[in-house]
Amino acid sequence: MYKLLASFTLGSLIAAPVWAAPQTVTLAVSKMTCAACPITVKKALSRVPGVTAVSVSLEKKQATVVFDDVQTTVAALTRATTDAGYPSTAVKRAAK
Ligand SMILES: [Cu+2]
Repeated sequence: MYKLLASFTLGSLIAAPVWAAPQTVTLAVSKMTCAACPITVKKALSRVPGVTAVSVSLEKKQATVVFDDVQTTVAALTRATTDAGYPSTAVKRAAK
């Protein structure tokens, strides 16, 4: 829990870029075991301010999220899925 809070705080401090740019991140999401899980994950991610698109694959156990990097951070996204019961980590981040 402490580690989680620490990484979130750190993410908030360093993620303040000068200009807004849509970012795409792929998250490896654990604990998705049935067809309802991706729906929960998608809902949790969609609720994060700044998120514009979410697609979740149960097969790959991954979520791909497009977000505004001024309004939110990868740390906030992984925290949102973790809070929903599905801990995740970023596996790929491509600037666009
Ligand atoms: Cu499920």
